[in-house]
Amino acid sequence: PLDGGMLFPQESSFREVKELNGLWDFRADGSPNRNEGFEKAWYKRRLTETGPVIEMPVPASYNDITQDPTLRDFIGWVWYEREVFVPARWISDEGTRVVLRVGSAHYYSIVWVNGEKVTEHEGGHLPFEAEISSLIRKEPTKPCRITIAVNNTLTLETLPPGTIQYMNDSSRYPDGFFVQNIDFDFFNYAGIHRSVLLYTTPKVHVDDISVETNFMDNTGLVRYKVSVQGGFNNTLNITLMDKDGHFVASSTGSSGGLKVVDVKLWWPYLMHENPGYLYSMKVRQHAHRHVGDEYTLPVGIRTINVTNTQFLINNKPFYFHGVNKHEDSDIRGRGFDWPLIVKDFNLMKWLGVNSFRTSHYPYAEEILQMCDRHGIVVIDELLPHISVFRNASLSHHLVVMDELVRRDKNHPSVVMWSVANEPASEMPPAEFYFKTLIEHTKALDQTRPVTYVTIAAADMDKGGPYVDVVCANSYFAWYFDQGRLDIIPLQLSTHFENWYRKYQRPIIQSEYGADAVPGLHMDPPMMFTEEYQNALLQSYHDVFDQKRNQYFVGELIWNFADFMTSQGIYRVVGNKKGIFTRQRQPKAAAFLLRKRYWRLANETG
Ligand code: BDP
Repeated sequence: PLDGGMLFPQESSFREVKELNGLWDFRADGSPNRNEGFEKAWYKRRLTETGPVIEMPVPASYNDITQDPTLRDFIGWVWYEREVFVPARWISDEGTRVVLRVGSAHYYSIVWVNGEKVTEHEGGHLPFEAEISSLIRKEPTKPCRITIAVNNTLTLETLPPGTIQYMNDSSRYPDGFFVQNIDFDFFNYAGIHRSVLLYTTPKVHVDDISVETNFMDNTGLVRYKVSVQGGFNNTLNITLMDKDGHFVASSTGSSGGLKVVDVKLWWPYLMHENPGYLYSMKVRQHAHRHVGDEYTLPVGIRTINVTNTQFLINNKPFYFHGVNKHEDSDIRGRGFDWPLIVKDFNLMKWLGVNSFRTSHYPYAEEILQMCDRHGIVVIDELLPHISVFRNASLSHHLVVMDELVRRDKNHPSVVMWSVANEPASEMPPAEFYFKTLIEHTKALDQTRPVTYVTIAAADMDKGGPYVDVVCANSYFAWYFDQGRLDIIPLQLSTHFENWYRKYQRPIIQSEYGADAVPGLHMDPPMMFTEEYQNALLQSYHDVFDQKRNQYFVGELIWNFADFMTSQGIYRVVGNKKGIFTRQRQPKAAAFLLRKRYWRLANETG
């Protein structure tokens, strides 16, 4: 188990937040062994004193910021640094705890404050933090120097895995030439992708909160658990308020239940006129009758259940009509960007989307918070393709799953965990691997179904017995039977029937689609034209409509928008299966899908 919680930093009368976004000093370590930064201990002095630096925005991937192809494709350590003034009151008040938090950095990070190492973290899409209170009190009048080294190298030990291949033929490759091979279909963007923050809490502080919700008839129930760190003999007061701030229920103690009379349930978008209803749970910690800390958690009251043929939210059948996304855009790469996020939500609403999957990694918490408020349903996915099922990768995978559940457990929008996308689940070791991983996840969270997304056929897939919902990807008439749209009705129905017959589980089409280069037209349709993308979608939809009243519970298009990949003969400046371009302009398929999703919204409620 992990130690401690990972509550989203929040301001209150007892907590302050200071964003460290903006320009940082930056240097990529291009030395022959890529290790000069450690050999010369760059963290000990200012980065500007150990060599040239450039300005780098945070948050952003560094890859597309400059005109330098070496930096775009850089593999190895890059160094970020900035100085920050810590408010004097944070330093003088010994009762204040100061924490440095990185929302995410890809892939391996080491953090120093004033030359002292404070933490390191593995994995690209989840937050990490370090308490730095005593460190900053050592030199109270000096600005505090924060150095972060980030390494994007993927190896057989990382998740996702990758390999480094050295080209030793000196007649063809210069000295030290190597390539990074990866198995997933998106660009390996790197850098500090989400906000870096300093935040404070009181020394005795609310460290973690977990809620589970339920209801019967008109009465809702919120069961909670709170953990406090940094001291003893505290009293906890819990107050639940409705959306307008009116008192609903209260309780005391570190665990308990809150009864909500005339409950307003959290409903998905398009299923109810008030989607995304959120209560606020205020957690107050007192010692000696003084309020010591306060944290307010948004709480949506809803239930999730799965039968043999249905996915139920609040006991009503839910049909996913949605998208798969990426955190991806021009210039910023995978960097967090509010205008992009709000634009994407507006596009999803224009389309009539009620759900999406966080293909193929955890997205920023701010995105999930928006989903909570807007009633957009999320399948929370952890990892892309994996084909190595070694014990070491399994234990690492379990830890990352712990981190994901710890971060996202309280979001009503998250309705299912996906532990991986398209693993090599036809290989015999996959059975033990996914059995263990899924059981582990269920032990962490008893309230949500668990799955992984498969590309295998029902009779080949070794993890099939363990998933609650079958999430099946397929690319009929694209990767197979190329150009032959006429095979879709037969092959897709057979595929579904085989899955259902074998496991009697509800099925979601978790990916399907075709590349379309915007502006390319041909009739009769040919691959890569907008007409072909439309025709392929239409053929899939015909089959979905036949199965919809049986066991088929959702469709997620691949992909919401075009996105960047590594270079290769299959990709024309990235993957073009978006129904929007990478700049978020519609292709013909966006209009087709919009018509369909609004019709589905009316039919499925
Ligand atoms: C699927 C993968 C996805 C790819 C997609 C494609 O899950 O990441 O981008 O295929 O090839 O296999 O377009």
